[in-house]
Amino acid sequence: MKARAAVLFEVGQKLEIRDVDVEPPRHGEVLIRMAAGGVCHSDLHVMTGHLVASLPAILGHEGAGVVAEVGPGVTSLKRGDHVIPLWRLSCGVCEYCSDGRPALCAEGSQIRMTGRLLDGTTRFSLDGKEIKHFAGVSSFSEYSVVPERAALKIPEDFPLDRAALLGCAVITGVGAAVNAARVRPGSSVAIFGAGGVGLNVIQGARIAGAEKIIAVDIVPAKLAFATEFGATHVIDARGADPVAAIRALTGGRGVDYAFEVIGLPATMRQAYDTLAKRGMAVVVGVAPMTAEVSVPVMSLVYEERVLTGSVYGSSRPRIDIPKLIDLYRAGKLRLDELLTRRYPFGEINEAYAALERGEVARSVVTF
Ligand code: COD
Ligand code: ZN
Repeated sequence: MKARAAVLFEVGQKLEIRDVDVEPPRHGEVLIRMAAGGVCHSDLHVMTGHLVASLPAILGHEGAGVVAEVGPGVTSLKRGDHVIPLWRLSCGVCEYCSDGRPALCAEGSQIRMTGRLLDGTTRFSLDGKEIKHFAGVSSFSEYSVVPERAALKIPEDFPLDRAALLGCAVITGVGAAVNAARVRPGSSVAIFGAGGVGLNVIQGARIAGAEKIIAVDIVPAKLAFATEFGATHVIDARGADPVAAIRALTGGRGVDYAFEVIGLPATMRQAYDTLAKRGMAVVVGVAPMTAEVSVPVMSLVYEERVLTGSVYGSSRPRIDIPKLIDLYRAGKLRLDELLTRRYPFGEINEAYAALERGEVARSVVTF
């Protein structure tokens, strides 16, 4: 079948909307008719070359849709089911899956690095040439094929545009706060980068009961969103040294948890520098392959600070996403406020331009 899809042919180019060929799902795979695709900065990082991906590829790793067809051997899903594709595939039986860390499963990195499904082939092609699957999801396509294990069924009365956000921004951000850092009630938190993912770290910290939530950004509109999502203090890093400002706001002590949600070594170091003794800095953003962060050994040892990272919210999506749905329904998780713009699929490059200009909290393209 044919599907309209946004293809990245080369780094530095814009996405091109093409009619690609989509093969039917093979054994253990499902075909999803995508309803919405989330506009995340990680895809933009691939377009600019900040992150590496196998190209040409159909981008998009955040989405939600309806199962249109199931391949042979599929038992857990049927046509018509509403699903969120999970961008970190997991096998369910390895050491990490068994330990409740599916995002660390080798299958996830295999699909992410090769751009091919598990049998080493792709279901997308254009003029007979293979087109890669980005992160095993490729939500910027009307139709996409994913492994059955990478599709999470959700209730049919849950709005699909907001469901899309759960698949990356929300689980990555909220999970960094509640799973990776395990933010404690009454604690102090600093968040560097109040974008689509950072706002979810903020609301995760709020839900976990943090008392002081300090957001740092360089765009005033993002700081206004941060307040709406639960930040108790905001710092515009263009006008102030955020490290000094956070120390001042905590009486010189520093914060219990700091999160870097931008993807720059300099802000990763800033996050570490704001920590109190025994504080933990969690890096969510990714810098180019060769980038490094150094920290003073003295503070690691004599202050017992921790520097760590978090992928996919260090989550167990099949347990955590249903909980996020419940939190939304209970009025505690802000998804309506997060989804500040919806673009028709054909305007996807404009959606990315608006993200670059810092205009949106999170946007989706709809099909
Ligand atoms: N100081 C403070 N804030 C800054 C600075 C700075 N020097 N530079 C940029 N910012 C702010 C921007 O104004 C913006 O508000 C925010 O940082 C970034 O937000 P968005 O909305 O552009 O980006 P997100 O939230 O969609 O994505 C952030 C990530 C950190 C996840 C992304 O950039 C990234 O590094 N992705 C790679 C990691 C990965 O693959 N994650 C899983 C999939 S998301
Ligand atoms: Zn993302």
